Amino acid sequence: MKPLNKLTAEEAAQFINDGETIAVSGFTAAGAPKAVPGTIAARAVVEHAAGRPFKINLISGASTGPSLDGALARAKALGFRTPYQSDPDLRKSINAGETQFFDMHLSRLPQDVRYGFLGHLHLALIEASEVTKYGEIVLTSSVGASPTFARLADKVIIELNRYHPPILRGLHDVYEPDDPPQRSDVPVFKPSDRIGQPVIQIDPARILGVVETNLPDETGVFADVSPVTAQIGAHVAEFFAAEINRGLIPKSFLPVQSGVGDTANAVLMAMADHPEIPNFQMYTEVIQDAVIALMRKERVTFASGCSLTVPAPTLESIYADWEFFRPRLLLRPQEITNNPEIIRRIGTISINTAIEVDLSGNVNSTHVLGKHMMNGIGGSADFARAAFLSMFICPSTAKGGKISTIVPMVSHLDSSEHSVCVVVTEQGVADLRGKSPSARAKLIIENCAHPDYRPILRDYVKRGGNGHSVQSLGAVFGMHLSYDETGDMRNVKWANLK
Ligand code: 0RQ
Repeated sequence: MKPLNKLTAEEAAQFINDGETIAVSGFTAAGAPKAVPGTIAARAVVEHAAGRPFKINLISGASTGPSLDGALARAKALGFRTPYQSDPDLRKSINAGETQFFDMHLSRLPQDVRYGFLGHLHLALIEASEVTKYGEIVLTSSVGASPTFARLADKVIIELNRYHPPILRGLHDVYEPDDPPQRSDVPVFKPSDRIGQPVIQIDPARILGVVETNLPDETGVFADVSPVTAQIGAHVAEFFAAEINRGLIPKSFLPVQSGVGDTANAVLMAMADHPEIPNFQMYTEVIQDAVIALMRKERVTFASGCSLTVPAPTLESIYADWEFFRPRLLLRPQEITNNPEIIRRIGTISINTAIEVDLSGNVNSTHVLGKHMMNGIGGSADFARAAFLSMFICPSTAKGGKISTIVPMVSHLDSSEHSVCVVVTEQGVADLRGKSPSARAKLIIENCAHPDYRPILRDYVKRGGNGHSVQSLGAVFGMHLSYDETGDMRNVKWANLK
């Protein structure tokens, strides 16, 4: 068996041509390649200066870091992007129409690639902590869709990142379901079940070469808990404690999924502080800071996820305490972490963040004022639709109170009222289970809307008249239009609208 070819990042970039589809490892900034993308961006700049086109199509597990999405967007090198992003420069490029972005459920990405729905993969660029001449690849801080990318792309380039120690072998559970009509059950019955292999195995002849690096993940640090996020957390924890006391959630609790961001972090902290919530496990997508902090306190006893999205000092502390963390952590491909079959079977409680929620309980997770892409739907709807109980959380206002996150009708729909059980803001909790549209509207206004907006929303409902829904078609976007025209949703004048 021949040793694998060594490449510089610049040499690796020469294998990538205009119009090709490149698939990269990583899920969030965790495990995304960090050396080769910059050289692709530099190449794009040179090509553009010479008057030649150079844009690639980029597929990843989820978002990536600034040296990947950011660098390529700034170099105007991204023609197409899927399935998720969170980089400010890429966001600008998408909202300017320069990059075509396809927002999709993250659980579907690997199978959609296998089914050919996203076209042909020319190259997979995979970050590894180990690669052998036999074609065994040990991943780093995430799994994402790398097993599918590495297996299906014409060629593979490895970024061998020495920052991650060799102890990582055994952390990952690499498993790809068969495609229909052969697919059988995916045999995960509890978060800690292992069903696959610790490595991705490919034909080493398909590996073009190995680029050596020593670079930490580009994961940011979360903001401290604010009064608003603390209040949301307190309401969520109280709600779950009451559900246990009513016998609606088992006393042993159920596995938890929590979304990304500061609010999700604050909620986990509040749940762990509540004396009536028992120690719990996570069956989640992104394992972020709070999970690690709660593991140290033995409040979270196990976490199955797709990525370890934690700042570098936290990751280093995990590696330093590997004997403690190794039996408590497991990383899987996104089509398994986010698999609706498993989420429904094990009774996952899902907690995700909304941009806006409407009076029926529909949720917009992606588009600001109906037009501007924020990040993408991510895994939120994979979990919300299949969960034992799905909750959406958000502050009741944005932009200093000028925007209400509770609106008559969402300006873009990601999770429908049929997938949303409970809505929580810092104002309180609206339990929508088993409620008619008019009862839902009342609960959402009185329990979740900011006091400044309650009279405005009550007036809106009064206009609705008869019908099953409370909506008034000529006025549904009145608050959004008011923000567009006056910079404040509170200036809406319902009487001026039909
Ligand atoms: O903007 O940063 O300019 O101040 O949106 O809002 O309140 O800080 O909340 O960081 O938790 O993000 C839904 C975007 C929330 C995220 C979303 C503005 C607000 C602020 C951020 P600034 P917050 P968070 C699994 C789960 C979809 C994917 C998902 C998300 C910024 O949670 O992308 O759930 N979710 N994945 O001011 C105008 C509104 C607004 C608004 C908020 N109504 N109008 N601006 N903002 N509401 C993980 C994965 O899938 C990987």
